Amino acid sequence: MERAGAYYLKKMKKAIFFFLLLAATAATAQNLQLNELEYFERQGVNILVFSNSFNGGFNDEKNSGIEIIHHGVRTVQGGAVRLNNTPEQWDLVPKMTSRTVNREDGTIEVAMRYDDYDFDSRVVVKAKGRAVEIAVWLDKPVPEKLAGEAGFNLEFLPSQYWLKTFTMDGRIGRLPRYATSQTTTRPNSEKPRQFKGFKTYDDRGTGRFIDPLPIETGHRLSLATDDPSRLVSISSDDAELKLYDGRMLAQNGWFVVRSILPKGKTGKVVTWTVEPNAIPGWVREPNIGFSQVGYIPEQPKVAVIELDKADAPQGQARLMRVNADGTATTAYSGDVKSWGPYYKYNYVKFDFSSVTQPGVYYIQYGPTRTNDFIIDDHVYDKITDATTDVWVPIHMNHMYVTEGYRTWHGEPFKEGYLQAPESDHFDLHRQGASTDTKYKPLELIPGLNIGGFFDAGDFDIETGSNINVVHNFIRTWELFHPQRDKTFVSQEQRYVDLHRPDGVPDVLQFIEHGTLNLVAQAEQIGHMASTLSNSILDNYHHLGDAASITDGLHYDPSLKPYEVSADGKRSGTPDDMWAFTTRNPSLDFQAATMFAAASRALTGYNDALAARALTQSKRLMEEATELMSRRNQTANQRNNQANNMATNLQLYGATRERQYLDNFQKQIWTALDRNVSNNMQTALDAIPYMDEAYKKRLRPYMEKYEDYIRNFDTQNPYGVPIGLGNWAGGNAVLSFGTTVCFAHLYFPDIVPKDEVYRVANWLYGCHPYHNYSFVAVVGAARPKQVFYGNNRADFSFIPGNVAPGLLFRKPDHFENYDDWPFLWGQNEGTIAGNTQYIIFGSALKDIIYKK
Ligand SMILES: [Ca+2]
Ligand SMILES: [Ca+2]
Ligand SMILES: [Ca+2]
Repeated sequence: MERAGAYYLKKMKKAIFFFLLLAATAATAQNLQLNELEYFERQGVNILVFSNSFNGGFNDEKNSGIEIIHHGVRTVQGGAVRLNNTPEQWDLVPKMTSRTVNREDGTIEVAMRYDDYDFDSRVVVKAKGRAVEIAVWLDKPVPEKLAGEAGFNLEFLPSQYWLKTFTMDGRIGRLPRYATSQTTTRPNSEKPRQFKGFKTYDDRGTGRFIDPLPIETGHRLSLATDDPSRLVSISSDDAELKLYDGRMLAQNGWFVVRSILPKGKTGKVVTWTVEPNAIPGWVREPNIGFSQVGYIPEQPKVAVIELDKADAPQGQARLMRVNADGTATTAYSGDVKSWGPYYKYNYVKFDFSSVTQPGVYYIQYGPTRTNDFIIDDHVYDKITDATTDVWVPIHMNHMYVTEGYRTWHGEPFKEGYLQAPESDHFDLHRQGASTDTKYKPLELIPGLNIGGFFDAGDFDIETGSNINVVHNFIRTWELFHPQRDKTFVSQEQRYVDLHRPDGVPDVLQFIEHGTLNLVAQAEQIGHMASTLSNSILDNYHHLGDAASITDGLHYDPSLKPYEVSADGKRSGTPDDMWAFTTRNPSLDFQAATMFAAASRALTGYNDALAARALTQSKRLMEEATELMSRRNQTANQRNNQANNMATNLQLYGATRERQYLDNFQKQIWTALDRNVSNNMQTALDAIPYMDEAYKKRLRPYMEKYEDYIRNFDTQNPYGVPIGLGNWAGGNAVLSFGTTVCFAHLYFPDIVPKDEVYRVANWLYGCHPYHNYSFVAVVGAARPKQVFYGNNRADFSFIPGNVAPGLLFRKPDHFENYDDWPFLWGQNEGTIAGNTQYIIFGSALKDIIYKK
């Protein structure tokens, strides 16, 4: 009965998909339609109109406006009225004031506004056959100040368009691989204002800014005439089209097509017809998700196959074993099972868990075959090595870092840090009116240029993140005792050499390095700085050697810019970094907790630093407690304090004072009653300090947590929490994975071992969009190739980095570019996230190798 039913079901599915396939073939000949999700669609082409607006935290994130997803890849974005030929990240972006979908007319209309210039405009997009008409409307003429500057722009992804041919009014050209087109300079007074009045450029005293000149101009433009999957034609009768290379000003710039809005006119002022080509009969290639690191023999092995909705699933797939002589034989052949639709694609699964023989394999699914991967007991051996041996030491600030023949960076910020003056700053930083220190604005705060870790793809020391980093290393040290020593660290020489053992476990040296900066903050400032960061925006987007961000000379305002004093120690260039010192007692409290733990970890290795950390811990804890009770607490702060179970636990771990454990006990059960998944990690962290009764009381919550884990199997095909935020959910996945590992360690009868592979699979390749490992990792057959590290301008990576992963673009698109590193929300790794990965990887290895 069961069999007959399954057979019938399979037949039905085949029939349905055959029908879908026919429908899809017909659709390719169809026109663009405004679909239910409010974008224009035909098979192979999605045109989104402000499904994503310019509202991210970091201005122009190259993720907004009119966007085109062309044969599965988001290759066009930024369609909007803009004020620059080639807008940079920190140029002004329009605020979307309304978005109207008019189904009767088949139009989407967006109103946008520049508050800085009291300038409003509207864009109306309408399907016309296989093209869309994009029209810009003005109710009032362009403001005088923006005449000749405001225009309609559309941006094309360089990595998908470079080296492709184009035509403009019949003239042929090729889009350049590297930025080499023409520029001019103009007086700074003509430059539209940038973010909060900051400047992204250093004019070297010329008073002029660089303005790119067009590569081509005309009325009929076809881009990628040699590539049907990327071919887009744009024409305009009423406006001149100009083609620019945005990389002339910024490495993360895109190719820009632009028409200047006419002066003094109202009504429909610019009209474009844009036709993205659709390849007849195109169906997206299946994306076969599997672990690029491979599998250990006993673990579940399930490939998740992502299919175009117009694709008919194969009935079966095969696991092929690669033999020593280079031939391949079928190791297993089995049914492909349907999971169903998730956002824009359809998902099926192929389970080959029954194959346990060590070897080299690949998956054959219809005509699609994967790259090979390994099944073996040792595939996870090296998953954290690149992160601990390479990524982390490269992010050590205030040190010269070298590896073999290569210098990663010289010693940065030798001139130290100045007291930040009041500033509503970039990178979400802020300095209040009072410095809360004994220093005057722009006075040197001595002793801060020591220790600490670069935040991420940028070079600031985020104090909160650095506190987390030290905590993460202490946890790693205390839980797993890693003796690994691959790095030479000399604080005396301010020198780090990769792959040179020096007799000291690296994790201890990382704890020391993080503590050195944080203790210096507490000692010199009196409390914790929120951040040590760039003073000028032009330094913030630095790509290159960290040591060359500043000139290494003390800023002396009595000298002229670029002038150096006779003794060679001071300069008139205001490039020194700033310390943002507005006092935040809860940050001090976090630091105090960390200092207590660091003091214990460092005792016996660096006793002097351990003693300094303990002194600051006691002082800050006392002062912070008093400040917090004295200050009028906001609801948020009260909430934070009520929620400080984790802090109490850390305090107990650090001091072994019973009161903290009692405080923790008072709160944990209510917290678990309120929300099991959010509080389980903290509950698990307490187990080493607790008795059997605690564990027993935790059991029913753990049963609920296991339900929570399994529930992900019905939420999405990948069985992990998938984030839909403007920064991909890598950290949430990692912390889920870490909690699952500890849940299994303490409650193996409730949370079986099979669960711990969920996050590993996701990280190492079993996820949407592509099947590359998100970790630039030793051991994976196909790790991602590009990351948003500080070497991103080289389209490269720093080994061991963990990408945030799948960035969701509304309404239904997941993406992770592997040819374009510059979108931080999908490709940046952070110091806190990557040290969390070390805990996850260590826990996973601990489980796997525990016999
Ligand atoms: Ca930062
Ligand atoms: Ca070492
Ligand atoms: Ca300087």
